Amino acid sequence: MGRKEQVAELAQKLMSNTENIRNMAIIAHIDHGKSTLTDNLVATAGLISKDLAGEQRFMDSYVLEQERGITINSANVSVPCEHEGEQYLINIIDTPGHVDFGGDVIRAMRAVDGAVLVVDAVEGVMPQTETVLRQALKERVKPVLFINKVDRLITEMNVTPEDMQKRFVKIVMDINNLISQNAAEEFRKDWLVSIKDGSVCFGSGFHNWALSVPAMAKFNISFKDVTEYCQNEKQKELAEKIPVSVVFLKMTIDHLPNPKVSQKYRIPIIWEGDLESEEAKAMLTCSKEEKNSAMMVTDVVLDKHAGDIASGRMYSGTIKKGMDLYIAGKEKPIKVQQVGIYLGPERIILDEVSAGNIACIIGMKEIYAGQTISNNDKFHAFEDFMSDAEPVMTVSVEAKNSKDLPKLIEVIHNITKEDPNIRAELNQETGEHLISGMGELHLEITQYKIEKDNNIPITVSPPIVVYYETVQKESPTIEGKSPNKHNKFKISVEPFDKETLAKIKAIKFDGKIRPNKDLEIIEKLKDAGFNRDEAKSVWAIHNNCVLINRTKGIQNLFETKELIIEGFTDATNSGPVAKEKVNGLLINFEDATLHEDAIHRGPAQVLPAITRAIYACMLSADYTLFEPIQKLSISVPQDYMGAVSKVLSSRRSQIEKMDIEGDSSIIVGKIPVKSLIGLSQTLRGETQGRAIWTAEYAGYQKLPKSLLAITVAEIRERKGMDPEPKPATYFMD
Ligand SMILES: Nc1nc2c(ncn2[C@@H]2O[C@H](COP(=O)(O)OP(=O)(O)OP(=O)(O)O)[C@@H](O)[C@H]2O)c(=O)[nH]1
Ligand SMILES: [Mg+2]
Repeated sequence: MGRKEQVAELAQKLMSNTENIRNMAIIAHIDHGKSTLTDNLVATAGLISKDLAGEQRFMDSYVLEQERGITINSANVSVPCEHEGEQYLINIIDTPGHVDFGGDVIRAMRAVDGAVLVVDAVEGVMPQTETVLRQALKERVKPVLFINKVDRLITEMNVTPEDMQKRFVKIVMDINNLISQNAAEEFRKDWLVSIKDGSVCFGSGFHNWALSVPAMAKFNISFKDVTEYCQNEKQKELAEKIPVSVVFLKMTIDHLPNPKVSQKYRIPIIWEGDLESEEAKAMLTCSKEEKNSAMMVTDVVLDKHAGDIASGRMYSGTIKKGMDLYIAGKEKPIKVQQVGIYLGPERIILDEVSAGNIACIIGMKEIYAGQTISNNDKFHAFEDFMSDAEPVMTVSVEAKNSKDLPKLIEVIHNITKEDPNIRAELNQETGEHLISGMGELHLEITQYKIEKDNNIPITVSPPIVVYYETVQKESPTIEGKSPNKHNKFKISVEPFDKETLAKIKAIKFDGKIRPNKDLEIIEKLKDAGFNRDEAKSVWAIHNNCVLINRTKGIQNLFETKELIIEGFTDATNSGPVAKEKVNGLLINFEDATLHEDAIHRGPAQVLPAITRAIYACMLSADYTLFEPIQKLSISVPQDYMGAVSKVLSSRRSQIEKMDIEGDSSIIVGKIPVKSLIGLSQTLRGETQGRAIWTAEYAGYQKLPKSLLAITVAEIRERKGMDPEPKPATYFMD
């Protein structure tokens, strides 16, 4: 039997012993050594040779990852291990550190129970360290700390043991501050990490050794000894004495919860169904009973031969080949073709996969990250987790050769399936694809996937920003007439106040509301401030715009309802100001006159009447644009502080906080996404590459009035329209 088969057999056996499973993500600021550390742990299981580990970067298997030396995609690996005479199954997700791939970190959090926060001993706590730790705590994922690259402190920087300890204490304090600020109340104390109890270890993922206070006693080795080994170029021997895998395993097995423990406090947060139900109990206890199988998909990979492969966290049950499973929200079940686990780039097929593990299911057609799979067609879906990672930077992409268009459409569809942080939209008028991602690097990589992985030559526009249109006051009631003048619709629009809008967003619903079926949505509308009758009269929600029917006793209205909703959807997809999406409006449908003959009130009559009325209303109600903004956090040596402030103030940032930490300054603020374009390069130039920054989605904000006209003109011209929007009267005829 080959090594891989042995691992498979062992993993299959260990999978059902829930107490001895640990699911963890390796998280850190970029380049702090996550993949190198993971490689070395994988080497322990013999999946790659020990000599190659750390250099081959097994976890970074994609060509671009190898070429650029960064992680782009999260990778899972299941490692069977032995620890103090017992066998464990460790499921590890190596996450990317670059800010553009923050969505991957958020998704990984849903699959794990614990996180190993890696901090580079030389650089210390960096902006992205804080971001990923916050993301873990938000999902109730318990952290432990691995202080990495300690070898560099000794061999390159000649730091004395005393100074080294001071550094470690400082890192631990910084991390604990973050934990006590961001963890849920009940964990604020228990989850603090401590050098003494072994929830912190320090070592070298690269040279394969690590140490913690409990390990010092066990291996009878002191900190001074470690320093001597390093100074005398004996790190190989050190690695045999205190192997990173042993120390790492002890820390994670002792301090991270097993799935049974963590699901008890996590299920109530990530699943809003009835906690008294049978399926809830199965998840709360991590039951392996086949009839209550539930999995949340956190990653999708397309395989040329096997089709869509969904991987994610199994919260309950056991899934086998041949079972019929439902994707929540879909009516027809799908037959499971195969099940398995991942070993980095390789997939291993197993007989079955069970609760408490990270597993993959093969054969689910058209599946997306974030979806719920279960064997119950009424299963309540898991909470959505992507709202903190909205793609905000966009490029337009066109095939150089028109014959490639069908292939381009397919490739883009597949890319969005594999990477849920990429959104794509085809502009029917111009034939160009708008592809939105998290940042410039993210878009560059997507471009590479299209051009190099799939051989489609494309032209790509410079990055553009996606705005949304809205209004600032209530409009008058305006009558929209159909082209044949036989149908009239009276409509008015008004903006939601901030609070109501937040509640509408929280409903997370988009589409038509079925009066007798979507009772839950109707309830939520009541919570958002609609009275009972109003809530029941809401016909549809789209882009956080609400269409409400306020008419009474109109003949044939029911037959026209679908078309009115369609007109509303069209108008809110492409507004009158600059053909951007419309967001956050209440659209009152107040009255209508309809032709009695259905032939005279078809789509060609009703659709333009509705969109034109909505457009005229918006243009008479003090319209404006909202722009996406990001929270920005920059760490820079103090000498460059002035230069950075200057760059930021020239780019419309609001600085919220400036702290001094040792020799560096930390600047936290908000910046429009528009100003992020090219920021990387400018900062690098102004600080000789010394500024380290991270940006995170922070919602939308009103564009300053002084920039409205010029921005509108810019977007309109890009889209081939006159610079100025039409007046309201244009849509009133
Ligand atoms: N000296 C030293 N170098 C290390 C150590 N760990 C990692 N490195 C080096 O640091 C660089 C980054 O390592 P990676 O493992 O790719 O870092 P990462 O955190 O996975 O990076 P991203 O996934 O892109 O965020 C590589 O050049 C490694 O060889 C260590 O313990 N000591
Ligand atoms: Mg990596």
